[in-house]
Amino acid sequence: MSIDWLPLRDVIEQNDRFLVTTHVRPDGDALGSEVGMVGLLRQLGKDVRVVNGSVTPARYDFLDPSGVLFEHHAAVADLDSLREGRALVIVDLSSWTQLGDMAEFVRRFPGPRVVIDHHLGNDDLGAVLFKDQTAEAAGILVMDAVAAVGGVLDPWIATGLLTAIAMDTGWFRHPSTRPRTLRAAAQLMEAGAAISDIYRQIYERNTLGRMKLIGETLSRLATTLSGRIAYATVTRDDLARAGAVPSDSEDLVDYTTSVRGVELGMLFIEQPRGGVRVSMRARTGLDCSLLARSFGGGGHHAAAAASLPGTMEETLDMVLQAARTALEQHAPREISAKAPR
Ligand SMILES: [Mn+2]
Repeated sequence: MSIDWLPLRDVIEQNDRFLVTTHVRPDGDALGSEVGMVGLLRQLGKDVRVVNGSVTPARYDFLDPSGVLFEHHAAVADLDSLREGRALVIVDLSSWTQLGDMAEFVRRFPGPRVVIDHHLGNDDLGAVLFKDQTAEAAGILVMDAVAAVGGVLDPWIATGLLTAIAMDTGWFRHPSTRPRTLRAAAQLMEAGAAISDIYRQIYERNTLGRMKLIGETLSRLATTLSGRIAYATVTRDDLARAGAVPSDSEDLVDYTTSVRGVELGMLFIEQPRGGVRVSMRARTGLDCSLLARSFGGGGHHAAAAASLPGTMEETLDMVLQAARTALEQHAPREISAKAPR
């Protein structure tokens, strides 16, 4: 990592009050990175609020034991006044669309802003960028920032950052995992992060609704292009029938690539406010962020997403067609023990 953190140190020195935010449908990396930044800023005596464009999924409530840290913008009575006299820290995103309902707030934010991120693509958010697209998680960048700015990894920060890194690497399974990832995890454990507790909090407190949704989704898993593409759909009716909530579909897409021979897995999720979100996972070197970007989305080589305005049927047709074309042009790279990233 070769990020120059001096400009971040300057922003921190020059401001006493901060607002931290992240992307809509926040995941473990988004929320864990926020915890890391909040912990760092509070150590330095700063006043910090966290306001997000989405409510926090229940599986992450262990990151916010008091239940008052992660605020949903719609529930913040003094949102307008939060623009005054603060600096803005945006973690784990580099695109306006990923800010969701917070985009307008950010556009009209008068103070200094910084972005700490690892996504491909670069919308101009008018921010000082601390960015490394090769990083396995935003959390590992925040960990670097904590050290660079003179913070200390306390147990809460370490819990947030280990959550961030574990979730974005699929618990150290994705090819983005490298020796330094495990060294970072070890350091975070030494600082007080209880890795087994974190896993249990996230994966062993499922609701019955989520489990039924997983079953429903898997029962409709299909393949196309001679088994090179696997996909499944989640409709609003499915959610209602299973007794699940929208955030219960987080990381369901990972099941699609667990089928032998699949190079591209996709999950199509009908959105509460209309339209369909497509999550993609690529194997064998295919860059699915290009496919996502052709539909206005983005992400990483191996994990990306896009939101489309049409019906489920239209979206399936259009995206599957584009995916087949993309894969037909892609010669799969042999998976070897030393596959470079
Ligand atoms: Mn991330």
